[in-house]
Amino acid sequence: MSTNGVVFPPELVQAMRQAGHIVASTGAGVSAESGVPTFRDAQTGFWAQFKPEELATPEAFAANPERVWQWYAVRRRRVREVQPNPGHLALAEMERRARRFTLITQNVDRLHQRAGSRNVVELHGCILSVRCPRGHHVIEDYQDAADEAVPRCPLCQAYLRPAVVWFGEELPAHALEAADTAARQCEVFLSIGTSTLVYPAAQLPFTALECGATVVEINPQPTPLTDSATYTFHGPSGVILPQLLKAVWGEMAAPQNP
Ligand code: BV8
Repeated sequence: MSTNGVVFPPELVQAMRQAGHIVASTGAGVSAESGVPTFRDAQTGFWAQFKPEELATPEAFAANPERVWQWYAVRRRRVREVQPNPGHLALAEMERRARRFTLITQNVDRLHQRAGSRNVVELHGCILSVRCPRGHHVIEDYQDAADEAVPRCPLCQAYLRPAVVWFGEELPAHALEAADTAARQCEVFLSIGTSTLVYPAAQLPFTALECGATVVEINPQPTPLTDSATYTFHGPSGVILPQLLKAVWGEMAAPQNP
């Protein structure tokens, strides 16, 4: 089925209309069209000399808390300046149209929630929150003061840290379990805007395939999933997702879960 651009196979349209449970799993590429750099994008300015995967580690924070704290402060400011894009909005609408819809994200920017998605599984935490490393204290929606020193926990004086999962850290058990269960149960699994390189998130589409789901990849570039996916659409999610939404549910389809 064509909607002024992408041609969606009728079998895919049918599978999504009939699905009891659809899962969408997103990576940094979904936020790229909002202006949030992906981990693959070259960093700019002062940060160009660092690799994200080297800064997003407990070791980097222990070695230079001010530098890592500043990197997150710059990213928090950026995330608050941008808006959800049509890809985020289409996923929020799919949640309203599908019988059951689970959105799993590796992203820490909360743009899915700002777009209206409600059932969101955040595998890697949220950049807008900070916490005591010993669990004494959490500040949701942290407001950075200009050029502040790294704040300390009021109870134990340890440096507060971003409430994200760093490389080498375990994912929240409840989030990983919910994501794995959804991948095993769903009829359709959409893998969107992810390089499919970071584990254990990267395992999810393969788990869905093993359990018989129709797996759809949306990404301008090939990834380790591309050869295994049932369908691959090479293009930006902000363009493809609204067209997929329209092809499956149209403009006038009555919501299935009001
Ligand atoms: C863990 C929060 C275990 C922080 C992040 C060797 C093999 C397998 C695994 C490992 C290994 N060595 C080490 C590991 C484990 C490691 C890992 O997977 N490393 C990789 C690099 C090999 N994983 C971990 O450490 C995880 N923890 O395994 O713990 C453990 C067990 C017991 C005890 C202790 C530990 C933790 C991983 C989480 C790290 N935190 N984020 C922060 O944000 O600062 S990861 C971070 O990077 C993101 O959250 C995201 O997950 C990842 C980047 O990946 P993507 O989202 O895919 O983004 P990326 O930039 O890579 O790609 C963007 C894609 O978008 C591209 O494909 C591009 O083509 C596409 N795109 C661009 N524009 C668009 C688009 N798509 C659509 N539309 C567009 N417009």
